[in-house]
Parts: sequence; structure tokens; C-alpha cells
Amino acid sequence: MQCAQKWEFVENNFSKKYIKMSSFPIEKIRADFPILKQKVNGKQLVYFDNGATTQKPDIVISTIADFYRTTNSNVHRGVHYFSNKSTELYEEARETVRKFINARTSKEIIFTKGTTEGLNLIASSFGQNLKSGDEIILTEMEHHSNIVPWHFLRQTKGVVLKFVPISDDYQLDFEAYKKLFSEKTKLVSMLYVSNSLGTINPIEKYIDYAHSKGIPIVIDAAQSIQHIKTDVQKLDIDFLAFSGHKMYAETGIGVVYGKQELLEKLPPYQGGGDMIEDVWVDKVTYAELPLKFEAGTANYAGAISLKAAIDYIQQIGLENISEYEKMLTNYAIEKLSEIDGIKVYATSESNKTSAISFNVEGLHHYDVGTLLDQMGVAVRTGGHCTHPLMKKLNITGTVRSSLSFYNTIEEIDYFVEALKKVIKILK
Ligand code: C6P
Repeated sequence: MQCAQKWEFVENNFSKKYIKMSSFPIEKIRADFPILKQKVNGKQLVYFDNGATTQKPDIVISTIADFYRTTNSNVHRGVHYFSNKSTELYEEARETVRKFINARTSKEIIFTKGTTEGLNLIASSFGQNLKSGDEIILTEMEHHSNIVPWHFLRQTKGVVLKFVPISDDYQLDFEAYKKLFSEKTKLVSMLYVSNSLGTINPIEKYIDYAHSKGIPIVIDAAQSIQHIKTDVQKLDIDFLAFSGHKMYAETGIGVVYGKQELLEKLPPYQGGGDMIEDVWVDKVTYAELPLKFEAGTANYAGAISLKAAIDYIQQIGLENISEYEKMLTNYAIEKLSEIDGIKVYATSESNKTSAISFNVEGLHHYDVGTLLDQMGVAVRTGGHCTHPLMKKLNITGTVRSSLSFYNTIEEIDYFVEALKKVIKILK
């Protein structure tokens, strides 16, 4: 599915300014996602909750079903045909992930349940060598997955958490970040893209500055990996975590990337089968990377689905995807901003992915989301697991529409009209 990079100006009902990528095969892409044909409350589904999870293309669904129909066996355990075949597919998936993020070796790719488990793995393992007074730098934009595991270390070890503030334009304050470093700083952990605001953080300079102080950095890529090409070597990322289900694979599979030399130094996260070299009654030795961090039966079917999803994304091209999503996002922000009494947060055109958060003056986000659902539109409402950010913005939550490359201008038009009706009903 190759797309040319050309854009064609196409007039649509609402604006002549917006364009459709004539070569972007949107009809074909939509046909790949069976769920998009569903109706909700008698209305055609408009799925704008892709930040929570993405829908799955037929190729991912059939890869999982075919695997269970033809091959399923536990990996790294049996000598029999299907166990070897499953192991081969599982390790092929690891290699696909390695290439996708350009890690040096597949030893640096650890399969997890998702971003949350990945960040817990890093915090728990890295944290074992920390002591009272050691400092970790986070940001006010973090998802709870990148705050709570560090709070555990605050509670159990007396580790001090410091937060990079956000400024009035919903950007992280880089000057304030630099001032947070001290001789006690041990690690920085931050997100690439905010799930609540869609802001793309300029992680390059955050990484460079941390490294200039000799400090490693963890990047939460849960909301970036599906939108932005990520080269861990080029960015010089020390640790990275992301989830398969937010990038068109099944739930329960995720990845931690770590530089080999750093992972070698970290103690294992969980104990069990597959992560050991040998066990005696009075001692234990651990397996080599990456298995040292993969205790118990892995979600190998999930890893195989992740390979199918990455292959699918790459067929379309991540650059084509992000260009199309950018066009949708700018269009949606403009149409939303025309509605009276609406506040759209973080509207920057240059450093934003497709998550759009807003509130309507005098209305509760939950009520707006509930009525949108009655009209077939799926959005997320609430604090989006970013309570410190909501507190900073002095709100209890937002309505968030998060778009994907299978969404269309027509769906945005429908959503905006539905929202206008909701506002009329509620006001
Ligand atoms: N954000 C959202 O609707 P898991 O649940 O482990 O796959 O991902 C956790 C996570 C970590 N970091 C960021 C930036 C995230 O956005 C998420 C998940 C979803 O925004 C569910 S709360």
C-alpha cells in the first residue's frame, strides 16, 4: 500500500482551506478495520478514542486467529515442532521491533504487558540501587504510569521526586528543567507526547541535557510510537516503553527498550521460568538479556500480533500516517475553535499529535461525552490518568478526541455538528 507524498486541494463543505491527501488510500484503509462498520445507538460509529486504544486491522486479527489455529505452543520450552515454530515467530517479532526503533541488538528489546508494566519494570529494577535522598526528575505532564512507580520508591526508599513545570502555553519549561538537576539526580523519566494534550515534547534537548550531566533518561513513548518515527540510537535514548494496543496490535503486549550496557547492570524485575540460567536451593543465576527480564510464559501471541501491526503500519508509512493525521488534527481544531464557549487546550500546529482536549464553558466533560456517545461518537472524558496535570490546569478533566489515520474529514464534520447539538441540549 504505497502512498505518494502529494497533496491535492479539495473543497469540502466547511472550508476551502483544508486539503485531502488524494493519494492517501483512506477507503482501502477503512475497509481493513472491521469494527469501523459498526453502528452505535443506531448511528454510524465515529471512533475518536484512539489515545485510549486503537482498533485492529483484519491482518492483525487474522494473524492472531491463524496462530492459535495452526501453531500455538509455549515458547523457549519444548523440543517439539510447534514449540520451536512459536519460538521462531516470537523472536522474529522481537527482531521486527528492533528494526522499527533501530535498536542495536534484539537483546535490547524486552516484551512486557504494556507501557505501565514497562515503566514499573524500569522503576522497580533501577530503584533497587537507589537510596534515601536520591532524586528522580519527572514532568507535570506525566501519565500516572510514569508517576506512581516512582512514588513507590519515594515511599519505600525516601527517593525525592522533582517535576518539570508546564508553562501557560502547555509546553514543558526547559529552563526550569535544567535547574532541577543536582548532584543527587539519578534519572530523568518523561513522556514524548502528552496523552491529555497531544503536545510533542522536544525530547532531543531533554536527553542531551541529561547526558551532559551524566544522567540516563527514560522515555514514555505510549502516545508517540504510533505517530512519530523513533530511532533510539539517533535520539540516544537510554530506556523507552510503549504499548502494542495503542499501535493496532492486541492488548497485553508492550515493549521496553534499554541500552544493553544499562540493562546488563540492572537486577531482574520478576522471578520465575525463562529468566534464570540455573537455580539451586541456596542460589540462583540469571539468563542473558533479554530473557532476564521476561519471567513466566510470555504473551507470545501478542508479540506476533505486534509484528503484524508494525508490518501494516510500515506498508502505509509512518510519515504518510502522521501527515494525514496532522491534516485531520488541524482541521478539527479549527472547526472546534469556531464553536462559542469552547476552550481547546494546546492547539500548537507545529508540535502536536492528534489528541485534542477541550471543555465547553458551563458543561461537564462527562455529560458532553455521554451525549456524544448517543450520537455514535466515541471520545474519552475525565482526567486521562494525568491528575497532576489536571490540578495544574485547575480543571477536573476534559473531553478528548484522539484521531487515527482511519478517521476522516467527514467524521470530524459529523462530530462537530453532533457537539453543537449536545451543547444546545445541555445549555
Ligand atoms: N493512556 C489514555 O487514554 P498502558 O495502559 O499500559 O497501555 O499505557 C499507559 C500509558 C502510559 N503513558 C501514557 C502517556 C499513556 O497515554 C498511557 C495510556 C491511555 O490516555 C489510557 S489511560
